[in-house]
Amino acid sequence: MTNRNYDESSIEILEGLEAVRKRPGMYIGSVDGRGLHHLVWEIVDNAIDEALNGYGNEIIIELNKDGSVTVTDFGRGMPVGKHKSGKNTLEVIYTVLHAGGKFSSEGGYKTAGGLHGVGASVVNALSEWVEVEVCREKKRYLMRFENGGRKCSGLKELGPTNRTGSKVTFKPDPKIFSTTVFNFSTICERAQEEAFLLKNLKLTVKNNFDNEVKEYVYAEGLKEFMSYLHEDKDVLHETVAFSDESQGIKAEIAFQYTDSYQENTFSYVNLVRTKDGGTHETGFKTAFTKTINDYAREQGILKDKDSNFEGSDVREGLTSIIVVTIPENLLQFEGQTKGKLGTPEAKTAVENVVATQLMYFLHENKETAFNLIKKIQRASLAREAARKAKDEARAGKTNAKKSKEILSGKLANAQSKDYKHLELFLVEGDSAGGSAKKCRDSKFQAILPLRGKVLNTEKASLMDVEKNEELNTIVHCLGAGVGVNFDIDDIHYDKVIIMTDADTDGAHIQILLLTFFYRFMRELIEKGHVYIAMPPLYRVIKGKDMHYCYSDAELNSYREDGVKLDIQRYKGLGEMDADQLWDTTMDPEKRTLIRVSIEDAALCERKISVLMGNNAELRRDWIDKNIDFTLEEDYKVERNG
Ligand code: 28G
Repeated sequence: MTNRNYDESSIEILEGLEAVRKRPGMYIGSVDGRGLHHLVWEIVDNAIDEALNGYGNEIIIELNKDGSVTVTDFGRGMPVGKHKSGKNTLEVIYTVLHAGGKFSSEGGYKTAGGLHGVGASVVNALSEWVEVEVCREKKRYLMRFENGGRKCSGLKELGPTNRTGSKVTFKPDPKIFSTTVFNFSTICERAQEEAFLLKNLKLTVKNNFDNEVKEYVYAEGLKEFMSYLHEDKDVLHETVAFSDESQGIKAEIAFQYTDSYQENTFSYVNLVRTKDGGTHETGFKTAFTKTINDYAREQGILKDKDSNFEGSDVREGLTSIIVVTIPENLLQFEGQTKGKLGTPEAKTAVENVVATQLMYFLHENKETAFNLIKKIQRASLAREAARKAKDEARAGKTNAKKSKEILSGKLANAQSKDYKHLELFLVEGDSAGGSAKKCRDSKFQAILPLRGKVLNTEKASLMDVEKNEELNTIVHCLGAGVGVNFDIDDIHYDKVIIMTDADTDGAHIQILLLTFFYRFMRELIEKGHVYIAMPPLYRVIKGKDMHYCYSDAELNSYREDGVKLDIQRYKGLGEMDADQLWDTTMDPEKRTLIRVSIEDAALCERKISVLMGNNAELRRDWIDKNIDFTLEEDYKVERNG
């Protein structure tokens, strides 16, 4: 290295950065909004690592008016002295692939867990410019890079300072990214999540467009995370939280039961969400069920003749947060999106921690323990009853004839029986339902009009659902059962399309239906069968042309200077005649459908619970503020379904 001349190694570095620019997807996943935000996480991760090593407890993220982002930490400041290559260390961190950021050599834990830990040089490669300011040893330094990581000059000394830390500003390159607009709330959500996971670390997010500032700092960590998730739910006890270490793996656990039927698990490995679970989740579940059963037997609640509670009984209404920290050399991720932990040691480690600490808690809190076990007992009885009902249904006691009866006069069925291509429209109101029945392609499109409001199923039991006419009709239409009996393989439709007016009431119906599907047929959403139809907002006549606009933005882009538009605003589906409805909203060749996906269960879960919970005011506020935003931001729009 040392006898190689400077130009040679510079060329190598530029080739490295060029490789990143040629195949950005390999390093940051994609060049859309998601990839764009990875740049922020990358830099923030480095700042967090420094804080985790014990240097600094505040990080500031700023979205600047010029489209750049600034991250500031109060750590030691990146090293600026000579690296063994002869360049200064800061330059090496920002220009050499895989050279910076992750300082596991200090024996610490990597935050990014190898998921997006690609290094600051990747951010540099994909930026129009980057400025790194370092304060250390009483001096302030600056280095600037332009055009995908080319340094503008050497490290500059800017004068004296008393503080220490690093400040990085970067502007993503619009030649690389399909969008370079950062989303303040996306960044806030991630910052808040990290603040929940890292007690006493303060994360500040500033939007310098309108000076909005959000600060996240939690002294109680997971307990506050739980309160946030359960903000609008009725909980059965105080959050239980404990942490311990086993086999060099740290596990931090929090759990709380609500009065709902929903089970929710949030797990993290080295600060990265593992949405597909893995060994740590398995360890938690195994030990949790076993400990509850052991305790129930020990206390004589379960008798010799009784069989054990099942995991699903034990977890009904349970929200748990499982956070593990694993040394880098043991990290192992699985699955296509690397969202699943594979490390076998994590299972036993979490089992050990949960078995010890949970048993300890149960003994120390007998009253709570007994109440929870009573609830588990009820869940177990209900499960057995449901199983019996299912067996009877299998034996043909609830049959096609009964379904037919329930559906008669309501459902306009499709002629084809080729389920893989059938569509079911759930339509708000009888009049729109009537138009839809008239204009549909009856070969493969079925119409079920919904009368009035749908039952709020946030807290409904399976029995409530079966007693509710509207929902029961939907269940029989889909033909795949409901709740524990739901079997996705039996569904009669490929697409279930919710078609409502584009107003607040319509939005509310959408949310109620989504809540129902989320709670009682979750796989229907997970497997991508649920869609929302997008009726147009305007019919616009410009000269001889007629055009439908689906948003205000589209309407504005259709305007032309000096040309008068004749604009008709559609308030509801009912204002369109059958032909218009077909043309704009139902024709597979022309329509726009939103496919509902559960991208972030934490968020979705909370949104649904705010929407559907007890607090009507929160709900109204939320609908007014968020419904448009939600549809565009959270659901992936797919043209032509
Ligand atoms: C503001 C946005 C992003 C960072 C540090 C601090 C050090 C460091 C960063 O070292 C790896 C380890 C030692 C050579 C370490 C400072 C030790 C002593 C650091 C950041 C390689 C780099 N003094 N702060 N990197 N060294 N903050 N914030 O990136 O051997 S990165």
